[in-house]
Formats: sequence, C-alpha cells, structure tokens
Amino acid sequence: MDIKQNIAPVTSTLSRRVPPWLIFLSSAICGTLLALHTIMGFPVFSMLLNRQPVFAASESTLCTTPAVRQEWRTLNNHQKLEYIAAVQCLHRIPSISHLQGAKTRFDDFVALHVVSTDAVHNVGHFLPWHRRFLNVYETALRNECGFKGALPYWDWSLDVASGRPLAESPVFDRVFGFGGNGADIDGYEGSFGNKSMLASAGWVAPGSGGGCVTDGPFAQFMLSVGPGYDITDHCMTRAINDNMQPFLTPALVAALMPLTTFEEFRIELEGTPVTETLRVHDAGHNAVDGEMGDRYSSPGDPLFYLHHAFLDKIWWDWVQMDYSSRVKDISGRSTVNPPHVDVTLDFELDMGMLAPPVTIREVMDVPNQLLCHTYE
Ligand SMILES: [Cu+2]
Repeated sequence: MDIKQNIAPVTSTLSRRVPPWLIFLSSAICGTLLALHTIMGFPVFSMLLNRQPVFAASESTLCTTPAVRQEWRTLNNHQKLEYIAAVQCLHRIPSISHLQGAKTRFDDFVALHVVSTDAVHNVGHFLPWHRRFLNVYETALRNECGFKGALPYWDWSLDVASGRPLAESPVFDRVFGFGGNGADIDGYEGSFGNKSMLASAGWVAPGSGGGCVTDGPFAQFMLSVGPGYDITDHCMTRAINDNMQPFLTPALVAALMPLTTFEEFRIELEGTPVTETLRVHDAGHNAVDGEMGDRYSSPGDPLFYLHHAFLDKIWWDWVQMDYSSRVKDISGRSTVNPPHVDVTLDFELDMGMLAPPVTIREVMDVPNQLLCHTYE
C-alpha cells in the first residue's frame, strides 16, 4: 500500500479548512511554551499533560530498581547513621494525620497504629496491613526526609544464636544503633498491656530497666501518643528481656517455613492470645519491651519498624518457597469479634489520612509497583 497516497489527501484537506491566522497563532503559542521549557528548564509540557495528583503519580511509578532491605548489622556505619538521621527528621516535621495527640510525622504512625490495633491484630490481614504500614513509613522517610536507602530489618535470631545478652545486639549500639536499655526502675514488672500476655504465656519473667532510654540517638525521645490509648507526653521506654530468647531462635524461624497454609503460618508467627504461648511476633516485641511491649503504641520505638520488617521478610521467604500458590494464599477472620467473614485478596487495608487504602492483592507480591522493595 502506498502510504503517501493515504496521507496526502488528509493534509491537504486540513490546510484547506484551517485559516492561516489560526496556524500562525498556534505555532506562536507552541513556540513560546517550547522556549519556556528549554530556557527555564521548566516542565511546562509535563505540567499541562500530567493531570494526576502528586500522590497517585509517585505511587504509580514503575518499580525498576527495588530498594534492598538489609539486616541492620550488614549496613556500614554511614548507612546506619543516614537511617537514624531520617527517623529523627520524621520526628521533627509536623503531623498531617489529624489523629488525636499526634504532633509530628513520627507520631502520625504511632497514632494510626493505636487507633488500628484492635482491627489489625489477630486477624487475617495482620501481615498485609503491617506490610503496607511499613511501606507508607518507608515512603515518608524517602519523600519527606530525603532518605535514599531502604528500611532495614532486625534479625534477632542472630543475636540469640550468638549466645550473648540481647542488649549487646548491634541494634542497641549507642552510636551506630538505637541506643540501649531503659533506666532501671525498682521492682519493674512489665509494661502496660503486657502483664496478661505474659501470664497467658506461662509467665515469662520481665526484664530489667523499664524507664526512659537514656543513651544513643533516641535518648529522651519524646512521644505524644501512648502508652496504650493514652494521649500523654512521655519518653520512650525499654526493658530488654533475655527471658524472651527461647522464643526467638533460628530454629523457630525455620520451623515456620514448612507450614503449608497461610492460616497455620499467620497464627504460628503472630502468637498470643490466639496461641497459648509466645511466638516470634509477640516475643520480639516483649524482648525490647517498654514502648515496644505496648500492643497499641509500640511504633513509638523506632525498633518497631525493624522488627516488623523482619516478620515481613519471613512471610516473603515463606511465599517464595512455593511462590505460585502462596502468593495468592490469604485467609483468616476479618475482625476479632463476630460477626466476621474471612478476608480475601479484595479486602482493603486502611491507612487513614496517611495514604490511600490498597487491597491485600496489591501487597501480596514483593517487589511490585506499589512496594518496590526486596530483601537481602
Ligand atoms: Cu502492630
């Protein structure tokens, strides 16, 4: 077929119908825009073409180079300090969540967890909700605090395997970590909301400390939300507990991998009160204790994100062992109290004012467009 013959009549018809003054005017406008674009480096054309809101645009960017989430002790000192600085930055900038008590962007995440706790624990979407929660936190560190790296994780089973006290873990380093234990409180008996959990687990004795963290980059770190449902200005506390070590062994992590259904996996990972004794999720919280042992306000300790990133990695490792079936496997009740249904891939994960809701389906595969990270 002769292409020229097909195009020629269209062009000539156009030039016959459009008056010359309109062609002149259009080229003048286009020329001005082009000049602005090239001289000022101003994205005139993209501004005119891009009608998407900023948030949606940044979220729909294709995942070409996923952020590699690494274990804390494998980061070099420079990377560790950059991450710590980004968390401190989030703690300086003002809240946007409109959630009660939240003063800073860091508080926003604590406050969202507090109001969501009863809806997102001991349910089928426990792992997907926390995966999205970490994703929104990591995005805030990057977009609002200029963080270039990936959210690190804390593999506490390495500390248990070392045979050393947990307080000697690199995550508790005073310079290249999150600081050490809380100040000693005489007769410390475990933090708010924690005693009944410990009792139902056959009473694991509490650790030491219990007061404010007094050293490292988060010494006297002030929180506005928590403990529990309270809205109080208080310091971040810790009570590192070596009695949790038997619940955090490498063998226990390995024992999760052969479980064949998501239903067994999620229950075995999350722990009490659905299980009778502690599992890696709740034992990890209670090993740091203080703020981290608080069911509601645990994200007040920056270590929350490293602990949950490791739980998220364990889930992803489990999926990869039988990818084609496990990447679609989701189950569990939608609410703790009846009436409840079983969650499906269409179930929505609510992030309040912090980010748009996404479905469980959108967070099942790692890395994908939305999450854009992977684990090392
Ligand atoms: Cu949680």
